[in-house]
Amino acid sequence: MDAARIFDTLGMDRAALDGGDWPVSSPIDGAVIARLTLDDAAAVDAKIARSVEAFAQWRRVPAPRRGELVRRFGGLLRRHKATLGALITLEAGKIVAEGEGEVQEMIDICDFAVGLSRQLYGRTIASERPDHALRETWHPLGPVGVISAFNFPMAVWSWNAALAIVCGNSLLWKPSEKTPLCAIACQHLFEQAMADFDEAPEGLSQLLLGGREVGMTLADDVRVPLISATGSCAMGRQVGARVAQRFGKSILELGGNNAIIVAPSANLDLAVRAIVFGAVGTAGQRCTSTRRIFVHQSIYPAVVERLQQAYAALPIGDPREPSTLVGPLIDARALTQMEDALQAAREQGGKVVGGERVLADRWPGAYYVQPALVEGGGAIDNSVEETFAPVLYCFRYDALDEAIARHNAVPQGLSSAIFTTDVREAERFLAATGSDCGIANVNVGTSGAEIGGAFGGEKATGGGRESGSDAWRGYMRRQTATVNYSDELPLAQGVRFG
Ligand code: UN1
Repeated sequence: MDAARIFDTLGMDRAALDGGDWPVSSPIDGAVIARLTLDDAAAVDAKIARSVEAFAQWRRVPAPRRGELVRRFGGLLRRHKATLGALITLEAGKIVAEGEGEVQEMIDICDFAVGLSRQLYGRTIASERPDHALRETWHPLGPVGVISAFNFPMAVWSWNAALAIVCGNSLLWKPSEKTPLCAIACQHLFEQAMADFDEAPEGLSQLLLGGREVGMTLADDVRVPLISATGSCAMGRQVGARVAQRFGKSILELGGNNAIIVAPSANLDLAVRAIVFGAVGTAGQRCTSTRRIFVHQSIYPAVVERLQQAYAALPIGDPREPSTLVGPLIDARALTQMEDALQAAREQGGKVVGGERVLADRWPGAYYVQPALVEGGGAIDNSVEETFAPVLYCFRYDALDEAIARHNAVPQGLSSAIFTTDVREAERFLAATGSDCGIANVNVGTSGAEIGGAFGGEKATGGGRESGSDAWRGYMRRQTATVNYSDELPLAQGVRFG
């Protein structure tokens, strides 16, 4: 399906695809699929002001009613799952199964948020003073700025949006300039959900289309109390510092450098499948992609041989074909970064299998690659950087403690996994002295997390948590209230004053 057909199917005006000077291209073949108009500084300022007004109304709507709006939005996502998936495929290059899987994550978080809208629980706390009540209430926060990346062009926004909306906030979304059509489609469906929902104020959710400067404007604006940003560590370092400068809150979901440890007792069928999905799924462009493996030396040759066989048989090509497993990289820059990483590995004595550009004759303007395996040499030196491409560094280990130490010896701390059938090894990996990541799995790969858990990581990954569990608290302000229902004024800590 082309962009015009997708817009038609979603009930959108296809004229919106043309008229601007910002070209949007598909990574499938490099063709320009839209020309959009971006927001200038005045438009951004006006949208932030409107968001403040929308928030003032929305926070008064009871949370279960706010949940009802998210329920309606989730219904539209269900109805249009295949079309939205096709748009993700067209604009981000994901294979069909992963495009639709991304929409399923959105549906799941909507369901979660609807339930949550009746469970924004605070605590009551025992007061030390007689006839006093002490409690904690969670209140809406304000306009929430969401900055998202190309690789999950819809779902990352939805994790933030579904929670932020039931928490009583308004939304400002600055999507990646590489995937604005996905954002426009989501915005359209959200507005449809709002259309016959009287309590929803105009401007409750707004899009800010633009480049880096728009994100930085959001980061600097004191009217936006929370910025949730997903992207590179370099981006997060800037956004986080600027938000902190004005005492705003931020949720940072930055780079990963995720590894899998394969222990001697592992079920190798499971391990190899998980490694391949983690390393080459989404062409290695997930923040949870598997970038390193540590394999016990007793099984290292067998595992690497099986990986090489699996890699040699990977169907690479048009992501719209149902048989394709590896689609294109997002753009030429991604290819250059992959080539640079592989060149650095070779210079350090590493052995590289794969990594070549493929299908360039058929699509000179698109960037498909044979996923790469890197073995040996000084590969460890350059594997500390996240390269957003299908490059897997393979290491061997002798002792589990050593593997865990090397596993943790990178700046990032997002996702991690161990494959083992030995409960002692599994527990050591999950212990306080084990993996230092926000996500640690046993016999489950590094990518493809469910929405029910809190999602995010430590260290240079930014420390933020999105999605399930109690991540919603990041989207609200906590108020501690002490109520005195006595006729005395006892002071805390037994202080006497006058
Ligand atoms: C991302 O790449 O930014 O766990 C998010 C996963 C997906 C989310 C990835 N549920 O791989």
